[in-house]
Formats: sequence, C-alpha cells, structure tokens
Amino acid sequence: MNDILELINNANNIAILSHIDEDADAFGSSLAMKEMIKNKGKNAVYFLSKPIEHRLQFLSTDYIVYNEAESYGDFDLVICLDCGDEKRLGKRIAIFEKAIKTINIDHHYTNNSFAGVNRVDGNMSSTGEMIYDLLTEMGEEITKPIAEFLYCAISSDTGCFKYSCASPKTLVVVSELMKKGIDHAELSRKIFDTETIGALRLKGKVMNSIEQYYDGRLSLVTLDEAVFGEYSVVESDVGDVVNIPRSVEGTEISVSLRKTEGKVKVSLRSNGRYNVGSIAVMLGGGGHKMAAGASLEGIELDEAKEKVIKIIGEVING
Ligand SMILES: [Mn+2]
Repeated sequence: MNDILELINNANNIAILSHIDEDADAFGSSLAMKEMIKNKGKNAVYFLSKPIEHRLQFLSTDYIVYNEAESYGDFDLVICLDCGDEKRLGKRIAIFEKAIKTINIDHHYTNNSFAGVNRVDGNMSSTGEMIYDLLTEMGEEITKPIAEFLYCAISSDTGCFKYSCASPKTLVVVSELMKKGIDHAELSRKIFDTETIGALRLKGKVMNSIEQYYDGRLSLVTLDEAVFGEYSVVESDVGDVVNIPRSVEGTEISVSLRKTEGKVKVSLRSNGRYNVGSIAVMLGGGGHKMAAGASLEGIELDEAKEKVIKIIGEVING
C-alpha cells in the first residue's frame, strides 16, 4: 500500500501546514488535502501562518490562523505541503516538531526532505498537481470542491498554464478537473484578473520605478514598507510584483525586493536562460529554476538591493 495513504488511514487527528506567505498553490493544495481527509471521516486542521490574501479569501474560511500563544493539542500526523524546508513553516514548526509522524509533499527541487515520509518531485508544475496524482493513486474521489481547490493551485503556479513548468500531463489533469463541473473562467477571473483599486494603483507606481542593470538583462523593483500605507493596502494583497519587471523586453532575470516586518523579501524570476533557484540558495533561500525567493533579515532595503545586484552580476557576467 502507498505509504502516504497508510499514514493517513492510521491517523485520526491530522494537521496540515503549508509554506509561510501562503500562495494559491499552498492554499489550494492544503484545502484539497483537508477536504479529502474530511471525506474519509477524519479530523484535519489547516493552520495558516497569517490571514490569507484578499483575492483568495473566496475559496474557503475552513482554516485556523496560527497563534503561538494558543495551545492546539497534539496531532498524530502532520502533513506539510508546498514547503521546501522546515524553516518555511515559520512559528508553526512547534506543531511539526511535536508530531510522531510527518509527511512532506512538494515540488521545490531545493526541498531537503525534512519529514518522515517525503514525496518531492521538482519536475511537477505545482503541489496541486502532485495532490491530484496522489488522490488518484489512493482511489479517492475528486469531488467538485477538491477540483476547484486544485484548479486554483495548478493554474496559479503555472501562471495560467503559460510557464515552462506546465507539461502536457498538467493539462490532462486540468482537463479532468474541468470535467467535475468547475467554473474555471470565474475562478481564473477572481484569482488573476481582480485587484483592489489600491493594489492596482500601487502597481502603477511600481511600473514607473523599474530599474535596469547589465544592459537591461536584469530588471528590478523595490517596495519599501511605507508604500503599502500610502495606497491603503495590506502587503499580502498586492501579490507578485516580480512579474512586472519580468515582462520588460530583453530581461533575463527579474527581481522584486519588498521590505516588511523587518525583513527584505526577495523574489526572483528567470525568463529561461538562468537558474534563479541557485541564486536564491546563495541568498539563503530556495525554490524552482524559473521562480525562487529568499528572505533577508537584519538588512536595509538599499543594502539588500546592492547585494542582489552584485550576485546576479556575477552569474550574468559569469
Ligand atoms: Mn508551489
């Protein structure tokens, strides 16, 4: 029998965790896993590191925002999804460390196999696609809510199926999800084509402030902490701004740096030629070859920018 299925079948009280700063793949694949476990008549709790961003709130409210001051009891199994290493659990590592059995399902090639049972495949488009395969292998029914959650996960990590990580098989999976009667156009509109007015105006400012280096092969934007207040938006509601410099003609690598909560979050994207996963590793982070990131602590925005430009310069000028 499948080892993951065996662990789930033998557990009764299960915690689900995904990476900090949850994105649609982390959120969607966790909700799908939770729904499947619930359908089996077992108890599962999904712990978020913080409230989910505005545009994903319509998907579900069936989760707990983790509070370290509270005690949540013990879980006999913890399942980590879309999480490249245990540091990416943030404060919820307390739940992970208390569990006897742990599972790690992820598609970040830099994943360090930190759990008891690890299913890691860096060639998969998304953790959502891996959950689809797992549920199919386990003979679990893909219900309409599960199909909606997985559609959000897969469509988001593939940039609506346009990134190189989307394989012919990814689209077969999505075709199966569509057969469950999901409204894919409405889901896509909510996830990709809806913004608050403040977030959209902030992006306008970001567009006007793109910096270019190395003959335009590196395009970069920075967001300081004050800009979110200036446009009356919550930081997490702004989403990925790294795709804005990525679309500038001639760009090989695009970068966004945003200062929040005393850290500088660095997002990196490649347009194909360079492996930004290894650049992220040099910065203490991780990810995929085409999309990766790192979080720099105890550093000012300007200092972080200088550091990132220098490292990328070494890669580009090789
Ligand atoms: Mn993912």
